[in-house]
Amino acid sequence: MRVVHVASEVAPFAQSGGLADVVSGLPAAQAETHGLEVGVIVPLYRGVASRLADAGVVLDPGGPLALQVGVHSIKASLRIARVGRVRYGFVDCAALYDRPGNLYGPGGAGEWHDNHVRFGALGAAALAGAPALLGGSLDVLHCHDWQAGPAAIYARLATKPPAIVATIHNLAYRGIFPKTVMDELGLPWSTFNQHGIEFYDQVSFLKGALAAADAVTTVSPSYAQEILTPQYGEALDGFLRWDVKRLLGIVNGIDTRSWDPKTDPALPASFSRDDFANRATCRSALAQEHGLPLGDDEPLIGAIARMTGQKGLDLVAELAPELEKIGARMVVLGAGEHELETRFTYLAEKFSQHVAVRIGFDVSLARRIYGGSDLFVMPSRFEPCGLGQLYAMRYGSIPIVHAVGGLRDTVTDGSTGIQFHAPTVPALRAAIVRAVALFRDRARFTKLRRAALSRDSSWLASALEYVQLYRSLRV
Ligand code: NHF
Repeated sequence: MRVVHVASEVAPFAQSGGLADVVSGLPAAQAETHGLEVGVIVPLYRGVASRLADAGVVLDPGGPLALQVGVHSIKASLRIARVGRVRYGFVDCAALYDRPGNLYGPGGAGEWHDNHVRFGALGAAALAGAPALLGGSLDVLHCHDWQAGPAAIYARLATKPPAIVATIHNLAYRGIFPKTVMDELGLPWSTFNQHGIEFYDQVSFLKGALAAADAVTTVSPSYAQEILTPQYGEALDGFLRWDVKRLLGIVNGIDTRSWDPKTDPALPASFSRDDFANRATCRSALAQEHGLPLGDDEPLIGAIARMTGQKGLDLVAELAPELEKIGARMVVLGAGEHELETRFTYLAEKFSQHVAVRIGFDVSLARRIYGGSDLFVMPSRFEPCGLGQLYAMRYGSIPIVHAVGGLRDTVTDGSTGIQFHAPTVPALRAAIVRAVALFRDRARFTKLRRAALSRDSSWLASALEYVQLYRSLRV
């Protein structure tokens, strides 16, 4: 079976969030353990080629792509790399992707004015390049998030389309553009209606993809239910209820080879679920690195997240002044909204003995936080799956999570972590107080830690679920 994943990010070459981890981990598991022919098609952004070279990955020429994307004639080419058993097709088009800033805009939350063309071209390139990448016609086109929407929409127009799967990693990002892009990108007006790409008289690339797909998945069973309600449905719940016939939630896995405390070079000491005495070294090194004095009965709490309303770090900020009273210390890593970044920087200055903050995206520090913290807090208001809690458990840090979406599905209260039931300061405070008491009960906490370290978060089971879905779609 030949499968191509289309996405705007893939770790570790082009990453702004968890999507990139999934787009590298899932295809690898499908190719390695299920024997599929798997490709991944992503843009060749600025810096990707040198990151590939640093990783020792060879980038071969894969032939020119003359793309007609609506009114735009675009000259691009495919560059092919092999990563393990997966073939990567990077779409090389300097005019669209070789730019400064981040993947989606010049910086901060700003977006490029031509993102519809950038991701329209990605879709056209994916369809044109897939056969060359995999050496034959496609059986399954798997599109991730709104940026891969045009791929699904264009594929649906083909005389013999492959099976199309669309995965929602976060419904809050719907890829909305003015309806002028219909003609500009050559999208068929027949789809501009409430059952198709139209969204309040505009265009939603994500909605277009969901309408074009044979099956829609999202990244946890609970989120698959939640998005059918007005509370979490981002004004698409009605459409999801009525127009999407096959919707299922498959929980994300993580790459347990790269994320292994036994071999992780980012950690100052290695440990495993069978022997985690060395974890104490990681803990004191983390506290020291951040200038936090740390007593034996004070847990070190980690928090790593994009600083956006979704992730609920504002609730964590509210509690920072109380940490001394609660008897815990905290390390926060993240970047995002300016207001939240400033607030955390202020808190770290004012409560420097209890709160340390690093603004940024730093995978190596993230690994040290997972491996050195005792508790890991995720108060997300909604969470499609969440990967932080999976990394935390894998590294023996006990997650404290708002029981929503994938957090609810992956953390078992009292066994591998702690759940709380409202994204509010009192509920979070109560959960942290409960966790601190647990931490001081050595025997119980060790049992919890062992259970967290033993949880199987690998891609094995979930990759199989996707493969079964593909099989069920093949004609
Ligand atoms: O895990 C990858 C990630 C999810 O919950 C996460 C999110 C974005 O919000 O599927 O995508």
